[in-house]
Amino acid sequence: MKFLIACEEDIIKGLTTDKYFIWTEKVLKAKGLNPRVVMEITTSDWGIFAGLEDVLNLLEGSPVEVYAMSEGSLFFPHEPVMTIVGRYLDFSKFETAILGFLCHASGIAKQSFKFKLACGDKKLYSFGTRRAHPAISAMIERSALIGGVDGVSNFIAEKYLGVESVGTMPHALIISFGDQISAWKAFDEVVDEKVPRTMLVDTYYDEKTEAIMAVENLERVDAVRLDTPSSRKGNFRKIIEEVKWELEIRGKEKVKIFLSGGLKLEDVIKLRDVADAFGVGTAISAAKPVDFAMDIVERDGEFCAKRGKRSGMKQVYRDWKLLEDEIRLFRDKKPENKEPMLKKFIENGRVISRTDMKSARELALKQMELIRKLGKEEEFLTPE
Ligand code: PCP
Repeated sequence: MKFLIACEEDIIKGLTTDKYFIWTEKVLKAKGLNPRVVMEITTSDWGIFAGLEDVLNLLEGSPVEVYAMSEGSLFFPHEPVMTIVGRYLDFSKFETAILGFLCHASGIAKQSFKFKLACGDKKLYSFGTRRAHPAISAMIERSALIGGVDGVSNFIAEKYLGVESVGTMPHALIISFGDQISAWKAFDEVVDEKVPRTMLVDTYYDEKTEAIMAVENLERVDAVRLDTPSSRKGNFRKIIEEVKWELEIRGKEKVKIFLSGGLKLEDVIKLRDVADAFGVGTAISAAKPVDFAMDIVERDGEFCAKRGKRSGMKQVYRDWKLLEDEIRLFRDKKPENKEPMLKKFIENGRVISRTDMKSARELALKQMELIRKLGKEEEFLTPE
């Protein structure tokens, strides 16, 4: 094994579990206990649900029923996003992996959602797989796309997600040529015409100087990328305004402004009116995971729950006009004009429904539009 990663087989065998589940399995087996349970996955925060596809692949073939929200669903505090029904020992060893899939993917999807909500009609790209383990690059890009980014930089997305990856140019290209103009010209000559000519303008000189150099030496400049290092940022907004001024007075007002480098949500909010696109790395790829927990809420047909949790199998009903939810017991009557958010995905080990990245993303974006329409942006743009 060259890299320290658990392989698919390890995960499917339940080896990526916490040790206490191994003790639990041993104890329950020794005492002949294997209750039929309803377990639900909840958190005390809102988020965008992602990672379901991996959980379905993990639980496929186990004699359980799985109900879940569709990927891309906006969920609110204390709502079950997934419910598993079955004999406890048939899935107890998977709790760690199930939560890991969901917490990580949903954390990235939520963060992308917040950034895209903040961007408005400006473009947002995921640039951050370099800050995470390469084994999970496709998961990061998939979750970012579900959350609403307009494009992703990691090339592996083309193999596993069926989307074309995007990118500009690294400082290494400029430095390899020794000067910016030769590097920009070579890029323009060699790279496919359909790729936007986004020239990196912060390598050696001031952004304004390099932006002028770019538009004066190249026929085609679609955008300039300011990846200004934090040691030089000063008042970033003023730098951008200066660049825009110099471009405008040269008749190059159509050249777009692409920002990147350590951007946080607050930066996007502050700079969205002077920028056209944002490349966000660490803030998305290393987003805080959603802290989902998985708890027993029914045992052998009886209500039960630990302190802090509500017992009973539940359904979440959405009022799509107000983007508000109501939680009821699963067995209770469905309220009028509301959509049940939890759907059945696994029936006795058989996957009966799947979600795909495209529809998950469409669902997330539909909710984002609704948030805007209802004027609720502020509720969702809290700094992490
Ligand atoms: C990378 C790229 C983006 C950065 C990462 C996004 O910068 O240019 O701006 O990630 P962040 O939001 O976490 O900063 P560098 O690693 O400086 O690479 P390069 O000079 O090759 O562009």
